[in-house]
Amino acid sequence: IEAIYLKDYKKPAFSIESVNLEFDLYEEFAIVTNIMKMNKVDGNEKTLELHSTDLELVELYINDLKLKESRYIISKESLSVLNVPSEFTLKVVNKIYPQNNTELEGLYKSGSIFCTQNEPEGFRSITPYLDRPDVMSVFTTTVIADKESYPVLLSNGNKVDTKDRVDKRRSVTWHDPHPKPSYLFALVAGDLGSITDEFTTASGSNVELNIYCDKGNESKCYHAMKSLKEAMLWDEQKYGREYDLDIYNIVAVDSFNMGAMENKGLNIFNSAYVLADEDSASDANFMGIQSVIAHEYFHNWTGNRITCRDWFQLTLKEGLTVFRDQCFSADLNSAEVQRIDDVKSLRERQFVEDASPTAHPIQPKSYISMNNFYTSTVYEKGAEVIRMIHTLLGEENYRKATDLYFKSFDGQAVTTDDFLWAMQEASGIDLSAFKTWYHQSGTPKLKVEESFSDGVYKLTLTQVIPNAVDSTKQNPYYYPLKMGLLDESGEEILAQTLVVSKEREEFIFQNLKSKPILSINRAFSAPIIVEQKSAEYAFLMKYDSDSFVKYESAQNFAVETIESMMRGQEINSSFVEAYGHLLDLDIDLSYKALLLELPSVSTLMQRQDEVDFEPIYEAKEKLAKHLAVTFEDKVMKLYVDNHFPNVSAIDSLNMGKRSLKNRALKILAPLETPAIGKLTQAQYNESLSMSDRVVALDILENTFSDFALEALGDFYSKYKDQTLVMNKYFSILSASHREGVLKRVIELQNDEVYDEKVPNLVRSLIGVFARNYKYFHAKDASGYKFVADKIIEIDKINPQMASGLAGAFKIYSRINTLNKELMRVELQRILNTKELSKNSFEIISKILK
Ligand code: B3K
Ligand code: ZN
Repeated sequence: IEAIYLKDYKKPAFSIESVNLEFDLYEEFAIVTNIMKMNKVDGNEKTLELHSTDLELVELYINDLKLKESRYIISKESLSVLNVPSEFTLKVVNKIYPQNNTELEGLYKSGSIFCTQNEPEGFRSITPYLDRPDVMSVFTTTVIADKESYPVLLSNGNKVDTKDRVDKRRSVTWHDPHPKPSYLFALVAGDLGSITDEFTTASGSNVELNIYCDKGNESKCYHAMKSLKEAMLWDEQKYGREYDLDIYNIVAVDSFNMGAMENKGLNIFNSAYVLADEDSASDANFMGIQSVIAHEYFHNWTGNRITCRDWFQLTLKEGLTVFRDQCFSADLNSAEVQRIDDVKSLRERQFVEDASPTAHPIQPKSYISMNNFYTSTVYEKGAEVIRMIHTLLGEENYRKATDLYFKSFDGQAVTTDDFLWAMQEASGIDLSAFKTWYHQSGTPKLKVEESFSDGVYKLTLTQVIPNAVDSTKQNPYYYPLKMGLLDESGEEILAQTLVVSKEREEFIFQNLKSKPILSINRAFSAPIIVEQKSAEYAFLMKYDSDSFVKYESAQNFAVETIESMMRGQEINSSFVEAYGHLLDLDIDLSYKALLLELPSVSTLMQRQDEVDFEPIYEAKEKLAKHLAVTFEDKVMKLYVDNHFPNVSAIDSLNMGKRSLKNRALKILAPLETPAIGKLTQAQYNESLSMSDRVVALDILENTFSDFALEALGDFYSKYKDQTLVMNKYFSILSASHREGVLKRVIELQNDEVYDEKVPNLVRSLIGVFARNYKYFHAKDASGYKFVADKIIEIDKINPQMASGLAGAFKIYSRINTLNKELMRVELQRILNTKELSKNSFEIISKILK
């Protein structure tokens, strides 16, 4: 198994002027006819080597001349055509079997729908091609299938022709005028329902918008449609970007490896990010749909019009597009809540990855399976990097710079350096020192020291840079650090953005009356870990004007309290007091719900030198119980005040009320009194909102097992026909802390709803179990054994899904010796499996190294 290196990049030797594809789809197989107009770019190259996976060739022609077998070579991964002229038409006819494709890459079937997933390298399993993003071409695609079973036939671009043939087959032709790489090619065939709308762009063109889904689900597509129109408008207003085709199609399918795919003019979505109504979707689902619909739409400019030169540049399109969707969500909803949610997700996923043996820069240097690099590092840390550029440039310069980027590189496949050039060129700000963010891995730390005398406040900042995974030393970073100083009455003395650039530097603030209180890394302006001794948490929780630092202080204070309890100390009463003040705040309700949340197990775990979960749970549960007892009355009032009226509407006021009310219920649950049990049961039975029902069900399952069975039974019988809702059911049971979880998970695999070929179901049953710290890390190795078995089994069906599950073992290098040894045995067992996919091999071998 060989790795691919960024340093080995070479320009393609051929270009493809145009592609004509014809798909003849049948129940057992499909015939693909691919006609490419090709040109030699490098005159010395005699052989045309096309990417092609497991090719079953039917015929091959150059300029209408059928080629003899001596003119070409087929290997497992390529088709080489010998002695080609400098300009020619190549016609390849080959046979594929979408019905047998369980990897869900290339052309496959999701239920009865034919669909594709080609990023990064799926296209080569459909037809031989120069399957690399820097080869862009104009595609014309004809799809032919039985008219009755597959009346809807879609591909990229605009529809140019439809023919209903005498043999009961329908043929539809699509033409996409925008040159694109093969990873953006898409095809769909099925008997689909749909909803339609339209959008008029700023310059007056009309765009037809369609969302396709399984028949019967049409009524669940309206939120996605609304989100699409919001995204189209936002991109015009914020970035001056208009849509560029007559049609925008979205198709929802149930079997999909990730969230969605931005294929030009024909997005294909995991149905979890399209379908929603107030009875079946939670508030988080509605928000997720809004953001993923926008993300894929934004790719039309950042990804499709301007694409990546090679896959090492993935963050060029993903980091930027995540930053764009985060800003979109912040503009449409509560900006402070959005920022905290984004930081939470970064720290729970990306920080953990950055501290693991699979850590990599946002621009990796090598890979074995590119599919393993669609990571939170490339995406979310990549977005933080763009956010820092935005902060350094300021809104106005940033807009000038993105305008220049679009103008300079439209229609091209470029690099992150090209992007940085535009940022620098338009703003006049030198970003050369900033580039380290693209090439180094690990989360930088910043040590903060303060001193004060004679009216002079000195801030000494020392960067602590982790080594790379291969132990090489890395360099200091350059970043914006937003900060503020408060006087002792809580008034803000100053607010500014420092630029940190050296390993150690001092910042001096003069003419101060007394020692100021420091508010640092406001808005989380840099994705770093701040280490500060004796910070004024309670004070900042009360007075800081920055909503992020307020939140961060509450989190840090709780962390400090829990850690002192883990060392055997009593509960810190000043924390309890400060927590009590939070309950009284008159602020945005969702934000308040966030302030009241105790730090996650993951947060606490990341701070341990040798990870062990038991002490964390013990201390956290004890603190939670104490808070519940101390503030029962106040929290109950919070619950009651926000519980009514009983509505399911998803406007921000009602969503806010729900998140605060549900936070209150979670705070009260540790009381374990019959009264709280009844209250939770009533919420389950009476509430009209899925968010409320799921929270209640989770609390019943974990705390009031007497009531749980009835509610779970009710939930199952109501929703067993809606797979998307059943994902919630499986997740609650897999994440449970009750006795016997593993046994139940094993049994649930036989449930008629469960299907090992559907990624969403695997993620919610097995994937969630592998993140159930209590049972996955059980000291009898039962959790590890079970998940390892599943990885081995699923690897044969769908390698991407298997290597995703393997991610649960990333904590290996940092876990306590007992668990580490148990893990090692299982990891080794996976690695010894015959014919392990390169996806799983890459992850597991890195972890074990
Ligand atoms: N670009 C796709 C992800 C493709 C993942 C391939 N394993 C979706 C997105 O980021 O928008
Ligand atoms: Zn993306």
